[in-house]
Amino acid sequence: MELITNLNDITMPFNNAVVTIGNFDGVHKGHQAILHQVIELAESIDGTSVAITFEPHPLKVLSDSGAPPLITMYEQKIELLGQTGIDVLVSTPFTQSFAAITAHSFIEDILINKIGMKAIIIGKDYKFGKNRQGNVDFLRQYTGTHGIEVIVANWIPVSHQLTDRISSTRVREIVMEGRVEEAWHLLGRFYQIRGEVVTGRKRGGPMLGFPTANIKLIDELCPKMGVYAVTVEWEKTKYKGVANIGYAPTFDDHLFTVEVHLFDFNEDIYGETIRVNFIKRIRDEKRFADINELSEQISRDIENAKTILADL
Ligand code: RBF
Ligand code: MG
Repeated sequence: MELITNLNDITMPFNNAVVTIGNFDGVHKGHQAILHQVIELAESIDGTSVAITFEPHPLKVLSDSGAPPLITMYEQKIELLGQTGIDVLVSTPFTQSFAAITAHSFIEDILINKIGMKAIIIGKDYKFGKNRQGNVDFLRQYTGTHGIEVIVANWIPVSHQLTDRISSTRVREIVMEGRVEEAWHLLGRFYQIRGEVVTGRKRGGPMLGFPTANIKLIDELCPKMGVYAVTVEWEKTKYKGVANIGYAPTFDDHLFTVEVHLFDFNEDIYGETIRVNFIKRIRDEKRFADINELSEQISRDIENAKTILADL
């Protein structure tokens, strides 16, 4: 995938560009379906598949109430979009002045003249341009005379029984409720957070017998408090473990922590960035009467997690 982070770097239109536009937060199965449709159509006309996205998320610039917590931060989003097989990703800086570009000018100056768009595939509710004036109907009115194909991508239902569609909003809700197995279903992969391993209170190993790596989150969206079976990726190797998210109410320091205990692991990873994949929620966090009870519960959590993770 070719990554373009500045529209000025495009000096020549792409050959037979098939385009999609979106925020693609989460790169969930709905996004993946659109992107694959773009790739297929581009292949059928010997063209170039192009995805256009924005950085930061437009709501971070435009909304007074702020943007929702992102499912995928910039780096992960780029990685995931690359994995779909799209030829070109344009991630354009989203500023107030960019937001002021009219839908008309966006189509003519950017999509047609700069990118060389021959076809576009977007979701039926997608809106773009100043005052969100651009949408499927606007595109059709405008591009008809230019011989550009406008294709509406179908929504992907959450499941066979349900009529609601896969959306970034839905993924956020599910993750915040700790329903990480359902998140897997909507994302086509496990929900992942990334962060740096930082110094904790040095209590896990010495006091409880289970050392944990405390994580300073890069991500904005964190699963609900509780204990989870996880896998951890570090330096291209995958490890199994258990995570605890919350305030460790057995102690009275009231510090929110995301920590993981890795099985069969004793390397120094302070300062390293690790990735944590959430496989299954095990239980709520609770306050124990003493350290022994907590320690015994953690042993059971580990046995539980080992069973859950057995065939991963
Ligand atoms: N702390 C609690 O106060 N209550 C819990 O239910 C709890 N569950 C945990 C489960 C696991 C698998 C792990 C690794 C930790 C858990 N902790 C819990 C956090 C524990 O108190 C913490 O790791 C140490 O205090 C070190 O910071
Ligand atoms: Mg720790």
